[in-house]
Amino acid sequence: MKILIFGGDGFCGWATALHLSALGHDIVIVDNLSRRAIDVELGVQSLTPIADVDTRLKAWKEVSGKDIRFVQMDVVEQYQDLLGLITEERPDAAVHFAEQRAAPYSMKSPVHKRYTVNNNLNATHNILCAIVESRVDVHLIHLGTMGVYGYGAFGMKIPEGYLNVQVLGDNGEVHEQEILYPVSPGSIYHLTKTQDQLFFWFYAKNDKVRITDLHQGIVWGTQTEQTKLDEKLINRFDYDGDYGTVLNRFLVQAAIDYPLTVHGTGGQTRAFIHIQDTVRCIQLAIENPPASGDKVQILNQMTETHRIRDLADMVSKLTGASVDYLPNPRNESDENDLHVANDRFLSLGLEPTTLNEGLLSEITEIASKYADRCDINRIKCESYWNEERELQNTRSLTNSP
Ligand code: NAD
Ligand code: USQ
Repeated sequence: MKILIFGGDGFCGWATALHLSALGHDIVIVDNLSRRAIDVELGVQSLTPIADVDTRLKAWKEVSGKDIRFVQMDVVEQYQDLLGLITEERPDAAVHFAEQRAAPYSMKSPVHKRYTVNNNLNATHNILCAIVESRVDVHLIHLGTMGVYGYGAFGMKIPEGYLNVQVLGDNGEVHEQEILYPVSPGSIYHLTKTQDQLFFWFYAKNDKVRITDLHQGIVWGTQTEQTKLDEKLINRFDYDGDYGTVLNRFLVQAAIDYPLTVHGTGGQTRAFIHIQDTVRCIQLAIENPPASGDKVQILNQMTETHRIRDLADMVSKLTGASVDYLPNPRNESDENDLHVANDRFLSLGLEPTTLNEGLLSEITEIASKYADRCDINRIKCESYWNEERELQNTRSLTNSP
């Protein structure tokens, strides 16, 4: 198949582009390199030494013999170019990663909130609008988030996107309805993903666009079979207070003897998936498209759930790291249970990589190996969800000995 990868220079996108290219698909990466620009804005760099795009693509050609093309394009600002690209390339599928994906970054300031809303909503809408205008029958696969559901449930497993409800009619009669699972976003970033869902709902209904929305958990790990083949192909690893996700942060903190930064009681339960499973899920989604006219196909892309303090204990046992319980900069529940249905991917043949198998190699092969590239001043989370959270943090600093 010919496949466009929007956001293909990012953490999930790069690994996906290589995986799909290795399978023999014709890949075009489309990216505006905004993620690299945000590194410069924040004064931080990936823990792993990522090569520039040209070097990456040349290295891939050398190790695999395969070409991946790169188009530098902002899908928000360059609608006509986007339309031209889809019309000329006539892709069978497009994978959409091209959004600002960090919750703390989205909550840093009004500028960051507005950028995240503008970028994410317009990226998604432009891609959908251009697919319809081009008249090309593209299967669009979008990377959504578990966070659209919030992280609680009503004593049930969170289903894959939809909920069957009964509505009482005016005369007391009962109507069965299938609705999108009620959303409960916890940050401006997560809010944009809940809004994306409505764009998909509308375009699937109105224009019969074939859409798969993958509600993904927190991705951990760094390397995949392909990114390991040459150091020039190495994948990004974020550890800073804005972009670093929790488990990857704990791994690097352990490697540099920094107490693990658990927010609050660490009672938050979240869903996780290894990057190797991410790329495999996207392959499975591409191979199993919905039909034209179907409702949006929604799959939960996660393999296990863990409480944050249990993750900290696990990393501490493996490395001897100490654990610090900090005032939570986020406005989120201190404790929650989380049960998630992921039957669709398992039935399609996904064989999950578990934390037990992967953690140790991640510590030795990545976190410890590149620990000297870590800037200790960039570890603290300094994005507060509201004034109350900021005050709590300042008070705790003033009271600390
Ligand atoms: P990333 O920031 O590493 O990659 C996103 C890429 O999109 C970057 O290369 C960026 O330059 C590009 N991009 C952003 N806006 C663009 C625009 N307007 N035009 C063109 N390119 C643009 O993020 P990631 O971790 O790879 O996440 C990819 C997707 O997966 C995101 O949509 C995110 O919401 C979702 N997701 C990520 C995780 C995770 O743990 N990393 C978990 C669940 C869902
Ligand atoms: N946390 C800590 N200590 C830290 C960092 C985070 O305790 O040093 C806690 C947070 O307070 C939160 C949890 O860990 O309760 C997860 O935080 P995270 O930064 O690892 O993940 P999150 O902000 O939810 O976002 C990440 C990705 C996002 C994706 C989402 C999937 O950045 O793109 O959508 O995971 S999910 O969480 O399932 O919604």
